[in-house]
Amino acid sequence: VICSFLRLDLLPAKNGEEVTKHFLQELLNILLAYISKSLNRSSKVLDFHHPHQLKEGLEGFSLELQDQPDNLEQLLVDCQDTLKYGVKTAHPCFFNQLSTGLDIIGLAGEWVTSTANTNIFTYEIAPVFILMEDIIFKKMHSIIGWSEKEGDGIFCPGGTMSNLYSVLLARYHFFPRVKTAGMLALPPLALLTSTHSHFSIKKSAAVLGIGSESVFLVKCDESNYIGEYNLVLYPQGLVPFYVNATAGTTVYGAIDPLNDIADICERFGLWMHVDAAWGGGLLLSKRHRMKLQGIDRASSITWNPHKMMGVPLQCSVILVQKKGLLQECNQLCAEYLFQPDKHYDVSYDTGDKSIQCGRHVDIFKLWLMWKAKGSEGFESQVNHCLENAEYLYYKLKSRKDFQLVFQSQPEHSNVCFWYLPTSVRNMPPGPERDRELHMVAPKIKAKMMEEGMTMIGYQPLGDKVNFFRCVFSNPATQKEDVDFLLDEITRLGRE
Ligand code: ABU
Repeated sequence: VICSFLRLDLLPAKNGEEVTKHFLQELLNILLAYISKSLNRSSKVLDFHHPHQLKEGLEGFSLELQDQPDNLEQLLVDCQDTLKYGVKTAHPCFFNQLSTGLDIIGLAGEWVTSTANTNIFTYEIAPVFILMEDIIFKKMHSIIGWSEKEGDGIFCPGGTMSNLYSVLLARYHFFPRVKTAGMLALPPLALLTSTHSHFSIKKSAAVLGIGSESVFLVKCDESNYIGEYNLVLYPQGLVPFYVNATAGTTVYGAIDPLNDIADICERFGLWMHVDAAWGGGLLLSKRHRMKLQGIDRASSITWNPHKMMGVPLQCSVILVQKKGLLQECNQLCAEYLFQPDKHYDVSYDTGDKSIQCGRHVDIFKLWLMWKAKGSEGFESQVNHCLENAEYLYYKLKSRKDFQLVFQSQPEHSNVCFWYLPTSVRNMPPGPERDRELHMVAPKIKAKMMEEGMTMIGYQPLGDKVNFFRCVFSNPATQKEDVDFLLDEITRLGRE
């Protein structure tokens, strides 16, 4: 019946409740079927098609837009096809990214958020969400170890933006005139970060007019840590003001020695940022939180609940130790939004802390998940993911056809390894073997995507040729999925 209806029959059309209800219920059925399929191990992670195939249209699924409206039935088919040709990131065998899984409470939170369809710049139009942000920030500050007098924060669209905020705030903290006078108020600046840190530190320097060449990469030592003594080496004439320490590097999951870096930052009066986009979740585990010892000494911290905590994308925060700095640095007091003479406490109009105007509400799904799990639920989720990583690590250690990229047990849930086909296994170490080995992971990945039963990422790093990076953040993943991944790599890599 729905095929005879069009968008104009939905609410707010007069007597549109029935059609709206029917349409949304049908959509819910599609979503439920998709979720069940995503969690079914015998179903595919992806049904891969090349871009030109998808553009040309598949089995009636056309991306082209017409002048005439499609009926509701067609829109439901489009929703179904969109999911069908996408990637099931909730699948227990999706190991490709740091953000995986699908939390049903988080999903419900996202639906509620979209239904409320508000903007989180003022208390006036987002009263409940603004207070929830306040509550969550206090919770995160106390988990980090900041006192009640310290701490501020803002939700941002992703870790790169959170890191951008950290550079912006550090620069403003030392050179407040930059806000009004711009680059003329600045000496030539230098930022320090490790070779394994996220590219967003360089991007921030580029975006903020400091220049990516002003970012000095500190070499990591053999355990992939930022080297303590390298940290103070920067060219004469530049003014260092900012050090980024990473708690959970993107590829290796390595955690820099935060206390050592904090000592150096204190000694030289530098801003210490901790990019804990990936590692922040470990703070919720009594077993693993000591790995981030010293994080409380950071001036700012990036933490992405959409990674290890499994909150639906996206959900990222920048936390700032110094209260009021975000507001001072970014506020422009647009009078049409932030009228000072409103009849409520306008300190709750937090939008002027942001560099955005309109902001999506990212808080509710996190708040609802925290309600549903409690901190303990997050803790067991994090522990489960690290247990899976440990399981994979020991499996790989015991196999002759796999080689770990580094021998020590991973600190986070990243496990990096090469698959060694017989031909490579029989070659002596050297450039020729490296050339052969470099081609193995991309070849296996290509076949893996064509068949679609699992997905894992690969990359080269420094002097290491292409290797697989397996990451665990999906609570649905079990040891049997880890076994399946290794079986698949072996099967697809067979010559
Ligand atoms: N922002 C880093 C995300 C990288 C990844 O998911 O692999």
